Amino acid sequence: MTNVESLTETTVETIARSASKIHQGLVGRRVTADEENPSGETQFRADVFADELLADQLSAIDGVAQYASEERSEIVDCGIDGLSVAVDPIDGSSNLRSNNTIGTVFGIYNEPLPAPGDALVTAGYVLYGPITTMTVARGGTVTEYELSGSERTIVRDDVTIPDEPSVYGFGGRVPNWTDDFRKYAHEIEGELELHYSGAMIDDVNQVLIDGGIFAYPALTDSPEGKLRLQFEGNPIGYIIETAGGRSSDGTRSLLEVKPTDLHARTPFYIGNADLINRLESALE
Ligand code: FDP
Repeated sequence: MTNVESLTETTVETIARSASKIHQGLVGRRVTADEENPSGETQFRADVFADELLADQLSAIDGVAQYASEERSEIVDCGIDGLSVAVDPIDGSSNLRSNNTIGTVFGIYNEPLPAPGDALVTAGYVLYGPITTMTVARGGTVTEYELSGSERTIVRDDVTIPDEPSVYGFGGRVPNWTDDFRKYAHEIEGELELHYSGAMIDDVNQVLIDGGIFAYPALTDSPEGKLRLQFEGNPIGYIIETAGGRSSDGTRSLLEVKPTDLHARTPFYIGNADLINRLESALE
């Protein structure tokens, strides 16, 4: 194992252990915190708790140079050389109130942040569903684990998107979709089954399991959509492409987009390659 591989494994292991604490820490924290994150969204107490926990745990690793999160404006500089870790501590926090699925998303980069997707060495997510799972892409393969306390058990090696797609989920309000996207969405509605949970990570996971497409598109009142390149677009693009699918911002892979700002948003489309190719043609 190289130094980078071993440091990456330590980081993944630390996130897996933190996930169990985050899960337990949700109790009593499903209420808003009277604060906004750098994207102007109201934070839940759970968002702040998970961010602080991950900042403490990850910045203490010898070899992690930077920690950044969707929930804080500035990068934490750990004062050493090494890898950079960018996280969305709780994705889908508006699902907290109704006690529906949420997740933690992470990307480990070998460049200072903000960094492009091609600087990722590993990316993954934790899904807090009926049980807690962790999906990690590294070294050209995707692995799914079940997490229980401090145990991490492999349940699927070499996860790939099924060839036959079956589900779709599209975010944003229909009146705010562009005409081209609306036309494409209408076609897809006739071919696949709707799965939309309100948490990007749950919808992406469903696409990874069943095949299909998830989009949070460019909107007429928000041309960059809602999701953030550094914390959501890059890691999910990396996982989906490693699993044999495609990611896109509408014209190219999310991994090819150069970040302009740590919290920059991007139109977000992921899924089976054929469906993303068709989408890009529809948006041309
Ligand atoms: P949330 O605001 O609940 O944290 O990244 C943010 C996100 O959820 C995604 O998980 C989800 O797909 C999207 O926003 C939902 O946005 P809408 O509120 O526009 O449906």
